Amino acid sequence: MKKTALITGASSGIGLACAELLAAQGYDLILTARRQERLKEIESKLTASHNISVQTLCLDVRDKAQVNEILGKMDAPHVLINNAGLALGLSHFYAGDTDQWDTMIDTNIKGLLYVSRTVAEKMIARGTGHIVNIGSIAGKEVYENGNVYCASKHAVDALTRGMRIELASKGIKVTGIHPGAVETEFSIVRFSGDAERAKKVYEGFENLVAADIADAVVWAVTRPEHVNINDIIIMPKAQPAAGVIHRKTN
Ligand code: NDP
Ligand code: 8X3
Repeated sequence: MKKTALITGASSGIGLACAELLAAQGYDLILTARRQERLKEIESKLTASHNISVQTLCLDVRDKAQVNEILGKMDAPHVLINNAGLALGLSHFYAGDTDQWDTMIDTNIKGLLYVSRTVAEKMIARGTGHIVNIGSIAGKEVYENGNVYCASKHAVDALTRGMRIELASKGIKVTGIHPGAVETEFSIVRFSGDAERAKKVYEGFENLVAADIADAVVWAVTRPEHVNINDIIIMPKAQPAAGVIHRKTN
């Protein structure tokens, strides 16, 4: 049977890599993000290279009314990948920018909840489905200056575990995938567009790439129906813990 995957934050990084690998597996895709022009380019590329259908939706996960309106009209996807998220800034909490806190909490926690609430209702009606939440090593551990981002990803971890308990009896699987440092647009966003500073985050060690995470997502969603992959933590070899990276110096 043809399966459909809905991916939030599919315009770059891990979400885009998930779209590419799931397309190769023959999944029909519903790709969402705010940057619609990027999604349209991805749609053209994927439909040209794979025999799948791709629907793109301009969606800000923070906008509860928009989420309800747009996703509320759709059939249940077989797979939901809650990937949209971001970190903003790196500073001690007592010097933190409260607008950045609001954006992280609204996107990483509340956005994930709004999307999951709407989609889960449809999956429950169908009696099957799989929700994959992209958490972070920052949701398992904390590091200095990570405070609110870490808290938001700890919330994702708690919600993942809670969803699993509440959805098992409805036939729905729930998986948490928690990456360490992956070179995407993540650090460019974190440092407000400062690409030079972002580049330095990945210097001197071999970071993960988005396809490493998408590979785990595809593996998790293609296990037999009776198997649920609860939790995966994926780290670069050189990053043994959150905030600890062994860099080679010349
Ligand atoms: P990117 O910045 O490359 O991608 C983030 C994606 O999220 C974009 O597609 C962006 O799309 C989307 N997004 C951000 N805000 C919103 C919003 N309000 N509504 C809808 N979409 C939104 O970073 P990554 O691919 O690295 O990040 C993906 C996920 O992985 C995040 O949840 C991040 O926390 C997590 N993660 C990343 C790690 C890393 O080291 N890179 C490590 C661990 C976890 P658009 O701007 O078009 O809306
Ligand atoms: C991103 C992982 O360790 O760079 O979620 O904050 S980290």
